[in-house]
Amino acid sequence: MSRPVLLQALPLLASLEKQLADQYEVHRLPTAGPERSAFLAARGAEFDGLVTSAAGGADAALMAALPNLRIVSSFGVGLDKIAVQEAARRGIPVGYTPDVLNDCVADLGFALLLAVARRVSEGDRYVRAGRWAAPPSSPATPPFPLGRQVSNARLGIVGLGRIGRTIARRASGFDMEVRYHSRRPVDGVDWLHEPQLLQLARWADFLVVITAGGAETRHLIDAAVLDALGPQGYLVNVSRGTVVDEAALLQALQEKRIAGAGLDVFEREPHVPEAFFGLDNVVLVPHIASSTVQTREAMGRRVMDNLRAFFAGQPLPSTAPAS
Ligand code: NAP
Ligand code: 8YV
Repeated sequence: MSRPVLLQALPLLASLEKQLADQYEVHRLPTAGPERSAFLAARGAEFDGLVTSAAGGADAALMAALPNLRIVSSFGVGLDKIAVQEAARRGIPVGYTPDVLNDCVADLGFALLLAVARRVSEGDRYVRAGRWAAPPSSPATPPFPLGRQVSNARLGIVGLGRIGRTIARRASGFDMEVRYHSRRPVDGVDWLHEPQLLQLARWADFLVVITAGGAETRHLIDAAVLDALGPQGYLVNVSRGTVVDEAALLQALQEKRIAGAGLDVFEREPHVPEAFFGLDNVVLVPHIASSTVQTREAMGRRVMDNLRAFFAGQPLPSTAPAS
């Protein structure tokens, strides 16, 4: 029997690529430009399935070029780059990888929070530059500045979904008081729901952003929210770069209108405005919240499980909501 034919939209984890190639007929989508358009025009009708990622996505134009598409399986939980409504309109299920990455994304949220509050990256630069060992009287070596205590501080979480709740649980180990903002209160949790984001920002010492991305949350964290967080407050973003007004954040950091920020995600990845690079009050990492061997392997398994279930005529273990 012939194997289902899959289109792979972008490079994926090596072990996942191997499993895909073992079980399906897999073709790679050319990266961009005329070669890609010509490929889709000539061969778009051949594909039963599309394998992509949260970063690569699948927009309506790509789906339109695949008239016989029956399933999308995405490596990642974010749906902001996937035309889920268009898929639903065509009756195409979208598989994704929720839950298996909650722990690692929550861990990185805390890593960034601790790093910026306790000046970990700044301290690392200080030691590597030989400034710790330099003579204390030298103007090049002012004493290393004090950090901000994390234990017992107030943690505001923006978006108390699967990952937000995992972050909130981490906070109990630091004896932090937790409150959250989302459009609706979450049933069955003890943390206080704050319907006004500005109120949460005013109250919080640390504001961790972990909402969904997309048009509805674009620039939810704007200059007003940053000013409510204030000069003693820290922002951590592990959701999507689009949720934070990056220009407003940069200005707030430069003017010290907030104390600091820890950022995993950016508005125009992989491009990060160079003006961030000279600031000591920000910790920058390249969208690595789910990047551990264990979590990426688990995400790969879920991609395979979703495909396997679909081609066996069964419900997907993880079907993305259509809106
Ligand atoms: P989830 O369970 O669907 O949670 C999303 C949360 O966002 C919900 O609490 C939702 O609550 C809230 N939300 C949505 N729109 C909002 C709005 N306009 N204002 C306030 N809150 C809003 O998703 P998850 O699995 O926790 O993942 C969350 C996001 O994290 C993903 O969508 C993805 O973009 C990001 N992520 C990033 C990485 C990384 O590598 N940095 C890794 C994984 C995931 P309401 O609907 O009640 O508002
Ligand atoms: C990954 C993510 O970086 O799951 C998401 O939404 O942002 C991250 O886990 C992404 O899936 C890789 O494409």
